[in-house]
Amino acid sequence: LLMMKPKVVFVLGGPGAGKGTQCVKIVQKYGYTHLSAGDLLRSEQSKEGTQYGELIGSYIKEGKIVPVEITIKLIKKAMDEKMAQDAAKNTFLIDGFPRNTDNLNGWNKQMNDHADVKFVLFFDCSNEVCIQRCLERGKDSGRTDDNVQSLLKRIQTYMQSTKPIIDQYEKEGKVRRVDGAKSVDEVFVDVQKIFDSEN
Ligand code: UP5
Ligand code: MG
Repeated sequence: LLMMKPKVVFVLGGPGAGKGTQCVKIVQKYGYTHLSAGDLLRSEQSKEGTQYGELIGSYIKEGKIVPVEITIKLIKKAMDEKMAQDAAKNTFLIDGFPRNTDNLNGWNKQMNDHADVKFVLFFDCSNEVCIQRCLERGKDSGRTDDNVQSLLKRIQTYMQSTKPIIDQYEKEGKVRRVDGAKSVDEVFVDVQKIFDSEN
């Protein structure tokens, strides 16, 4: 059985930059499948009898990046399940990954032969706006990391570990940058320009 190699867009940006919000809109208009690495980890964490539950929970609360073996296993499983349902569903938004060198190396080692990364969609947003949005959401999100203490750690991890990955992709000409500080609809106007010219 010959399967089309899946096409992947990585979606990156600071905590609260709007990755998830915009991915929902991209799915509606362009029919991609949205896989949020953070959502996959949170759902794995809440499963009964998983060996990784505690580890994932503590990493997320501390704003630290979970070892790539765990994350890739979840991403790959979700991709395989989707394509098994419908082989034509082979375009994916991978949201919130890769976040550090460990993530990038793990992807290159395990996934380079199995998926094509088309580009990196980067939501550029100041730390202040990011923190404010997550604190606001924290009033009812139930997320263990939407509090000031965790947010400062998430921002630090983003600056130290994730930004350099975006910079590296930028040098390869793979980054499509969007100003993430504008309103949701304004941001999506810019996002559509990118997807319309890529497709
Ligand atoms: N909002 C969105 N867009 C707005 C706009 N333009 N104007 C005004 N408000 C806007 O948005 C956040 C909030 O802002 C919402 O209330 C929204 O309504 C509003 P959202 O779209 O959810 O932003 P997003 O960028 O998705 O923020 P999120 O908090 O999900 O980003 P993170 O990257 O911090 O979280 P993620 O879930 O990806 O990861 C969480 C943790 O999981 C990480 O810290 C890490 O510990 C772990 N993780 C890994 O270890 N490995 C991975 O590969 C992935 C995650
Ligand atoms: Mg998100």
